[in-house]
Amino acid sequence: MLKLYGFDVSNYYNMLKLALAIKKVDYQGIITYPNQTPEYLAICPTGKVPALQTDEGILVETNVIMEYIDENYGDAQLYAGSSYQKARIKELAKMIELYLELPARRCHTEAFWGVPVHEQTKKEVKRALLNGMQSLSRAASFSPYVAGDTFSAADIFFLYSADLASSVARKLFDIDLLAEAPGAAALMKKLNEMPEVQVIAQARTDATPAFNAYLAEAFKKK
Ligand SMILES: N[C@@H](CCC(=O)N[C@@H](CS)C(=O)NCC(=O)O)C(=O)O
Repeated sequence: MLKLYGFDVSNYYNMLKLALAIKKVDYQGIITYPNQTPEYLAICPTGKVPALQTDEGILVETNVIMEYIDENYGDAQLYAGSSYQKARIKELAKMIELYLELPARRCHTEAFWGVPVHEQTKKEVKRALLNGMQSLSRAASFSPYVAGDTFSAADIFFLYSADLASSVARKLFDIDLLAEAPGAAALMKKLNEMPEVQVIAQARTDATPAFNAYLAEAFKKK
């Protein structure tokens, strides 16, 4: 059986949980926080989560794992269509990760855990997030899904990355990031209404106190 390493508060882990739920694939979740122990580094070279143990070996990097799951398991297709359409889904997912997820991450400590970020970093992130969402608005369809009329992997990346990026933008810059892309807020609402998404959100809520305690310890050690 597939084993998925990660924890229920992790947005990357939740992307794969949603992919597996939509494709109705059984797997075992191995609750793991990112760590640099020799044991976990032997599984994931960066110590990050998620990682997927397959029958053939381990895979890391969420987009790669998502494509592997899509090719090998379940009926629902997360990268459907012609080779061009598949490439477009990957393009949009990559834009979301590079231009929303990664800049927002630079401010997570201040936005979510009260650990301040340098003013210059915040200035850069504010600009990057506005550029990122405006770029996505030009590239994506949002009618109603990111890549057009069909749900795809790009929506999974959008759901779990644009959500956190929007929280960062709202908390630190008082900006409504989704308003930069017509259709984005409506899509976010639609995706959050999916039953699979609600189950994952409940697990995230339930797992948050334990994660906060783990983080408080981690920040004390720094
Ligand atoms: N590029 C990785 C990023 C995964 C990632 O950043 N995961 C977070 C948890 S949501 C993590 O492990 N953070 C710890 C760290 O960066 O050391 C992927 O696509 O899977």
